Amino acid sequence: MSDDAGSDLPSGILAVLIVGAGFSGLAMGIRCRQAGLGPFLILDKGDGIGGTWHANTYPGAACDIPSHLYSLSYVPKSDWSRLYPQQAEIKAYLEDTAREHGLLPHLRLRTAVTGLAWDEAEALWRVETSRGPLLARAIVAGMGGLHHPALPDIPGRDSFAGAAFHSAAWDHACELRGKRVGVIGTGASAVQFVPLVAQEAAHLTLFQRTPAWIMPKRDRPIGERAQAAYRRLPLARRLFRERLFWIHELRALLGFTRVSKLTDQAEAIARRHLARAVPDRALREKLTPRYRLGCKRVLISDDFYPALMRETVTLETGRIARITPGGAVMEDGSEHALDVLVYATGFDVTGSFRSLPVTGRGGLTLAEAWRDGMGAFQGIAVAGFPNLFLLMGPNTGLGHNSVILMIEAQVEHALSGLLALKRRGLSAMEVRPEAQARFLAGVQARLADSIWQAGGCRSWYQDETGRNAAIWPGSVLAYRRGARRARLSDYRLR
Ligand code: N01
Repeated sequence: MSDDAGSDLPSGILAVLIVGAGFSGLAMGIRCRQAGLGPFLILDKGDGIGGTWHANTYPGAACDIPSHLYSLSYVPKSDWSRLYPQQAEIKAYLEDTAREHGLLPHLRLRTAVTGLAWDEAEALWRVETSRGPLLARAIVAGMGGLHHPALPDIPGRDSFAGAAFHSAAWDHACELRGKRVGVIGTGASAVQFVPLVAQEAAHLTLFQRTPAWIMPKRDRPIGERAQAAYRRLPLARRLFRERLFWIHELRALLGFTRVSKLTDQAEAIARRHLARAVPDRALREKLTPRYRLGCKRVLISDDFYPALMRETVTLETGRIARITPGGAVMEDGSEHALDVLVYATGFDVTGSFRSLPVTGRGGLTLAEAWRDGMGAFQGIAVAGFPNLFLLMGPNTGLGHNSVILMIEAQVEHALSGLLALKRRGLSAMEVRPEAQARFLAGVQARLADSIWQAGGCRSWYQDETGRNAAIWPGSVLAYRRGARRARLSDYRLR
């Protein structure tokens, strides 16, 4: 299903233009269609449905949230094959979702949004795309923050003579068997593909800057009997999902967002997990994190540590001084000869959002509005940008539960606002600056002594100034309570 579902862009005014055909965009599309909001279109710059689950095809790509929880509540799937879904199964789920919910006629792939400008007189967005202009009353931006690969600023990076690619743009034509492969980075992506690459490569050198906390994964297949039971008894499936929700949610409710006794206990579990897999004391020492668990995203893996025990794998913890045509030279002068170099160096989150080419009311661009840091009312609406709704916007990422739950609340927020406009015969809603400022002050106050700020680490959750513009500092329940209906008193209507 990687083809365009149509080729022409409509010339009339869309009720909603949705950017991105991942979980967020498809969820918004389904709800627009169900609510009969008016004509809508979903654009995606990629050549397939799935967003991050279309782009990230590295070996072992999977989700570290259980499948029954990492799916839309209104598109249940009984036959997930594993507790933790793999990329292909998630992508197939999203493709099925788009087809079964009648979204294909509304979808245009390989269509990048290159400009969004608010026309105050007409109360609509003028949209430039790689395939021509569009007009839309409202924009729902569902691109998320993890789609601009970040490449490290290492001298000589472009001089490397072998194949080099980012984990989010895996080069499947590059044969790894028999090669000397270098991997830079040890985050959520690397721990998933390193065990598989280690099986193929003649030698793998893993360049680790900061060791991560890794908990047991305990993935398992979901048997056919369980799948059939979930199909026959939707209540059983719902209860299973509820159980998974509460297991995750309790972490926030019990205070995992702060350094506490629970942090000590979780670190003890992670240390035992490491000790069981890595008997070598020196290697264990190198793999032991020096920050508090939870400060960076907690990883789950049962095969990453064992992979590092292979004779053909080297864990390098020194700093790379420069990259040469033949490999990497370390600060102590030692060298690693490499044929292939994989960057598992994550994403430029602030860049991803700031690069959204948006000009709002009075010529204000989103980049200007966010000069002192990204922020949005409930992570969704930004003062100065009428009828623009962000999905998975600033401060709505989670360290403890499924982001799909956040997306669903944001979709309902946008939809309820737009339906209210329609009911009242109004054309625009713009969040009041005071509502946005109050919300952001509350979020930053709660983040101040959180594990992400006080846990002794730097992560992609923080921007250049150290301010956390990525994570929601509370429970999903609290977020949903506040965000899932747009309160019109928070908005200026016209
Ligand atoms: O990226 P990361 P990722 N020199 O930013 C290192 C989501 N995700 O792609 O820790 C050397 O976590 C960096 O080192 P350090 C998830 O939200 C979800 O793995 O900064 N090293 C780190 O080790 C996740 O959080 C799933 O010191 C450099 C690594 O590169 C997010 O995507 C699966 C460096 C980057 O780790 C990003 O994960 C996969 C440099 N100059 C991903 N620069 C699910 O299962 C960076 N590093 C849902």
